[in-house]
Amino acid sequence: MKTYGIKAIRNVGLFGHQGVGKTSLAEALLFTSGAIDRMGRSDDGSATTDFDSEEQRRHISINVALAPVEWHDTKINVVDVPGYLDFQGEVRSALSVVEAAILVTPAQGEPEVGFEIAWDLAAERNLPRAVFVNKMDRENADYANVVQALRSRYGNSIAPLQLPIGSAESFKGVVDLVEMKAFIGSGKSVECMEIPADCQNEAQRYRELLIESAAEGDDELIEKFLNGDELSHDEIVRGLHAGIDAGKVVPVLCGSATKDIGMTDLLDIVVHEFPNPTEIGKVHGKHPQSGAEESRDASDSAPLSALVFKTIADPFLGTLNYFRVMSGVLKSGATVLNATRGREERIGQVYYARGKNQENTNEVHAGDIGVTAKLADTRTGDTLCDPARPIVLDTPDLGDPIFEQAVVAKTKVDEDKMGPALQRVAVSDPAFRFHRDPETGQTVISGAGETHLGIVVERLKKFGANVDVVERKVPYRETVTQKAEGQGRHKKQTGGRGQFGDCWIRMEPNRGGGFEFVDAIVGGAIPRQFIPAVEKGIRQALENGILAGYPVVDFKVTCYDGSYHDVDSSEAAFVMAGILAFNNVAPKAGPIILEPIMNVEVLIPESMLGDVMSDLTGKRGRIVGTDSAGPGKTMLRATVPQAEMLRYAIDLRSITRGRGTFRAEVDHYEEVPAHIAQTIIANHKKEREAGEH
Ligand SMILES: Nc1nc2c(ncn2[C@@H]2O[C@H](COP(=O)(O)OP(=O)(O)O)[C@@H](O)[C@H]2O)c(=O)[nH]1
Ligand SMILES: [Mg+2]
Repeated sequence: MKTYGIKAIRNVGLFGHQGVGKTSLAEALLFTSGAIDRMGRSDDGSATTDFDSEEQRRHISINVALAPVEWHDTKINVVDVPGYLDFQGEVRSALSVVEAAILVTPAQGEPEVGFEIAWDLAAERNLPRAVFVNKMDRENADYANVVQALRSRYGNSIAPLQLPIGSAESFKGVVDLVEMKAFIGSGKSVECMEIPADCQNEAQRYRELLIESAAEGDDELIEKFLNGDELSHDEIVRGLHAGIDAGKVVPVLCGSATKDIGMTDLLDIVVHEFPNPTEIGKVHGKHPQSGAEESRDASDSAPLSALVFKTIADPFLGTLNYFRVMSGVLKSGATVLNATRGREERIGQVYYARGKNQENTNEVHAGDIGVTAKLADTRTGDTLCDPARPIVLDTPDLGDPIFEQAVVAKTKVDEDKMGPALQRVAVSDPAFRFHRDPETGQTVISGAGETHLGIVVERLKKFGANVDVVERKVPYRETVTQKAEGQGRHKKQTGGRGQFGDCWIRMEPNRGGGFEFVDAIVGGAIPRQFIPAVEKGIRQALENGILAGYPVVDFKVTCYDGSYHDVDSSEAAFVMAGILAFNNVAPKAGPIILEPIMNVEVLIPESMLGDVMSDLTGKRGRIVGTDSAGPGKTMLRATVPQAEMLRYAIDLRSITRGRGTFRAEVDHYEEVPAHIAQTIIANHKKEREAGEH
């Protein structure tokens, strides 16, 4: 592939709900442009951009993937972005490396939530957008209906730039409303001709809407338009281009990806109407040390800055880093600074990627996208730059994982491999985290949802770690509610030297004060050197709980009396005495179980507030308040026991059909209601009995 100047590059992402045909569209564009000579299918895993084995097994896209298309001396880097809701991290990283988003939606029905989310994220970034209405060849295709739905949702920025010719089985081409020409036929055998007579009227009508939108992009043009003057072809193109750049005009296009209809005109439009990387303006970031604002010109002559937007760690392919050069040139063999991590990296060979295929190149220029292998310390979200001109590029917030499960290694061998495998998976997947919960002893994995974590488990397997997924345990705790006192006496006579330790303790609540041990021994009832042993015994015993095996917190122990034996007393004997004293006294001190309570913030469409609130109330939640959070959105704040939140990511998605998001973190502990405490105690008993057999 030849090297293109920055103005001859377009970086375009395909976004939208799962199953709308993004991967098929990337395939059709590759085929139409001659980059591939056979069209693969996402249904059987043969599509260029679905090359990961999990993608092929599940028939869904999981990773962003590249499909560079050369068209009329322009290179279009088509980025195929997964639509499944679990992979919103991919959506966010893809948005940071493209100059325009094509939002794909089918001609049947209204755009779904994957479309909405991508739209909102693109709009937040003020990214130029277009809508591609796909599957025009399928039954019930209704272009006008989709346009209407888009207009009622997003207003007059929605501007049809094409009309379909025919519909469902009769669909055969598109009318381009700028050129006022028809493009009929599929693949490369598309003919440009006069608009068929039966489409003329409709085309005229839609063209007027389009011209109005185009005029609004430019002051001079709007004046002309309002005066009733005709806009020339070039003026319309200019106005549209400016409107698209500013996000004020969102052109709507249509076609069929699998029938390969409408592709040539789509490519023409991307080349002529969509912005090139210089039109987005300067590249912004910060100095890694001083934090001062830095910026670079989007040009080859500026110092290098490149954003790594995807890292793939594969046991067979090794580590691959996909990067977008924002400024300067990234050359094979160069030494660059990973400014995010403060490390120098040596670049090996740089490539252009098309799906899993790589093509050598010696340099990747400003505005273009490339791949390199074998970087030691670089991963998604990092900035690579000229060591003499350090910059950390602004990167999108990828959001925090919201769904947790725990994993258990199947065998000892798996256990040894689990740690490194988790590390490897985390390197390539910024939406995935893991940690060991010191309270429950579980290895907790967190991600965007069940599908995401299911894929993580498959990847762990590839790295040699077979694991079972189990529900995350709630880190309950126990405490006491009243004063009690009693003795712990350890006496044993075995053969030679005996063991003797004896202490009296008082136990009382110490809410919020942690565990406290008070030495109130007077007159040497217990020799000085053995008093810490009593404390040690109590500390050991508290780990095993009173009621249900959970650590006991927030209580005070006063050791006020005891006795000893000149020969038989030892540290070990007083540790035992401490344990016995705890086990004797704690049950009398009104023990209760505490549960973690989370502060929860849920962001939802206003209309769903009632449903979300009643669900949370059913989860023993307390509503703290609501705030308006932008047009039509509400932020609901509540406190909810963690035990009820384990599957909230899934519940909220189903209640709000994917439109709600939330954040939750443990805030404090509260007493578990009695009926639930009984269940916890019964479960603990069952587990202990099972463990004894
Ligand atoms: N009839 C028809 N089916 C399509 C079209 N585009 C995609 N499909 C089918 O829709 C399904 C999902 O397509 P895919 O490209 O994987 O969607 P993605 O999830 O958006 O990447 C597959 O079964 C495709 O064959 C189209 O234009 N017409
Ligand atoms: Mg796909």
